[in-house]
Amino acid sequence: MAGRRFGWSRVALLQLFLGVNLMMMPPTEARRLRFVTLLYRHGDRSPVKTYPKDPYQEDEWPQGFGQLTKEGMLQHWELGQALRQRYHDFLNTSYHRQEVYVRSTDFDRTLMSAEANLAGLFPPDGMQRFNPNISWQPIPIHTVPIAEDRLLKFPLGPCPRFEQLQNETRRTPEYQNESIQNAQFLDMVANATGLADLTLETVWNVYDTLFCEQAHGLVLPPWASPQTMKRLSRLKDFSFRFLFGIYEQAEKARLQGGVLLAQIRRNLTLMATTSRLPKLLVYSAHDTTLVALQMALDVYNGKQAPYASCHIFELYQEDSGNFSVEMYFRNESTKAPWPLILPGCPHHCPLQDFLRLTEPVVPKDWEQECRLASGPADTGVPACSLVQAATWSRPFHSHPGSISPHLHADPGAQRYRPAGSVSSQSLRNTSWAHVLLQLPLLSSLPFSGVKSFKGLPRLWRHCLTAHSLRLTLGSLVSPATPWKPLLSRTNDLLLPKPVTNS
Ligand SMILES: *[C@@H]1O[C@H](CO)[C@@H](O)[C@H](O)[C@H]1NC(C)=O
Ligand SMILES: *[C@@H]1O[C@H](CO)[C@@H](O)[C@H](O)[C@H]1NC(C)=O
Ligand SMILES: *[C@@H]1O[C@H](CO)[C@@H](O)[C@H](O)[C@H]1NC(C)=O
Ligand SMILES: *[C@@H]1O[C@H](CO)[C@@H](O)[C@H](O)[C@H]1NC(C)=O
Ligand SMILES: *[C@@H]1O[C@H](CO)[C@@H](O)[C@H](O)[C@H]1NC(C)=O
Ligand SMILES: *[C@@H]1O[C@H](CO)[C@@H](O)[C@H](O)[C@H]1NC(C)=O
Ligand SMILES: *[C@@H]1O[C@H](CO)[C@@H](O)[C@H](O)[C@H]1NC(C)=O
Ligand SMILES: CC(=O)N[C@H]1CO[C@H](CO)[C@@H](O)[C@@H]1O
Repeated sequence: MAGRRFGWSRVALLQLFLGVNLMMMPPTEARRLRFVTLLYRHGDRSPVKTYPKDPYQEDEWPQGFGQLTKEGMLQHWELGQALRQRYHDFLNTSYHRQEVYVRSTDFDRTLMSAEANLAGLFPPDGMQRFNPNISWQPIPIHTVPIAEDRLLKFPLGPCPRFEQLQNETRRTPEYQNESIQNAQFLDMVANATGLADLTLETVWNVYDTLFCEQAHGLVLPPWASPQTMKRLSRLKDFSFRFLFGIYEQAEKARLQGGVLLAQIRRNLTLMATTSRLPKLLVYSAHDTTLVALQMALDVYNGKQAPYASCHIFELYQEDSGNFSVEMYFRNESTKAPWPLILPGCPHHCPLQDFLRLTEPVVPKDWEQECRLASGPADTGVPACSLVQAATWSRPFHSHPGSISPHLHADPGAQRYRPAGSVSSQSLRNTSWAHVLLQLPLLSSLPFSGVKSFKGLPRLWRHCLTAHSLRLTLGSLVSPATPWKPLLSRTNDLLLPKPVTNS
């Protein structure tokens, strides 16, 4: 009782304080749901492929590799039912083609998932039943050939700049460390599976195959112990982060998830201004699609999206007439969808703020941004890569045998040279440690962003733009290592002489 009284008086106090009557706040019904966009992953499937030494080959699976299973169908039918419940006031109980538009990638499992989902979402009412014996009605699912899919099939390509970013990601301390830490483990897995060139980026296939087998009651070989599975699972999560995160996440987003986000943003805007779209827009796709989108929105939780998990965008019209966007992630069928918070915005994110905050990860011109920065062929080495080399050489000094700075000899690094970059000669004469020590100086220059990497609290990267020269400065700052004695002769790096035409 006392607690209750206290609760009420607190409300009264708050009302006094804010000068508003909380009890008179408009009821939530005043906000109106106007538009919903869904992106879901297909349901449970058979492995997409297997490894040479696998005792279970393709004929183990009723429909072969990469196919939706009965469990997967059930998962999506169940999701469809949950959506029917969530939107029973929003969507008509009977199917109306103007209300819903479904697009899938051109894979059997995503097309079939969408079918199973729609069976749960739009079971025919009395009038719509075409055969009294069948509680199902056909609903169109749109697609484009895989090779032409520039919206839902990730990673999107061809995109040379994205490939270049992947190359650069491979040179980050985090990637190199992961590579070193797992070299022996990868050798073991390669030997056990008979796969020749197993890498951090391909080993998820092995995990996926074993995971599917285990989920379907097949007994795993002895080497695939619980610890091995755990480690493989972690590496699979790492490979997703490799694709869309770890390094230059925002630029990767512009070339990948930002493309899908651009369409979603356009549709949200269109809906808020003309409402001429269907009320429900559905994308049936893959875990990579979800990760790409969620990385672009910076709401990814670091775990592979489970089967039939669903990212939800809801566009509301507020009482004031303004629009707001809410996001949810339904990744567990027994729980209410998790609210997702766009960094910098409340959960009810005003549409204009949603658009403003996501603007940086939306490409202005995807094809143009995918091109490699062109320049005269030369021997210039991008300062960006060099500085990275510098950062590697340092933190790993204390871990003998881990990393050697070899980047200045990397032919890939020679490939792009922003106008006005430093001559390779002047850089070769600059010791890596010197370059590294630029960091305090650079902090005083305008830069486009400072990010801390998850899991690497001491790793900071500075990106800056100056005189159209793009320098990426990174540093692993260890408090144990003194900076001062290394400072010297770095100005030629910082302030490149203007390129004069000769
Ligand atoms: C649902 O559709 C039916 C026609 O099939 C229509 O008569 C009814 O008004 C619609 N209900 C709503 C809430 O739009
Ligand atoms: C429905 O099922 C019954 C019993 O099997 C059958 O006699 C009838 O022809 C079916 N109706 C249609 C329209 O298929
Ligand atoms: C990425 O690295 C590979 C291997 O070093 C190289 O063949 C390829 O040209 C590089 N791609 C880009 C866009 O830099
Ligand atoms: C290196 O990798 C190991 C294991 O993957 C991890 O525990 C450690 O934190 C990493 N260290 C750095 C500096 O990234
Ligand atoms: C490689 O695998 C075979 C069995 O497939 C095993 O006998 C051998 O010891 C393994 N070698 C290494 C280096 O792990
Ligand atoms: C579901 O998503 C939430 C929010 O990102 C996360 O906290 C939770 O661990 C996820 N659950 C599963 C099973 O992935
Ligand atoms: C509605 O949005 C406009 C900007 O588009 C803003 O100026 C105004 O304050 C908003 N109104 C309310 C009640 O939030
Ligand atoms: C304006 C706009 O981008 N509309 C798009 C909304 O989504 C549908 C389905 O993907 C697209 O076909 C429209 O072009």
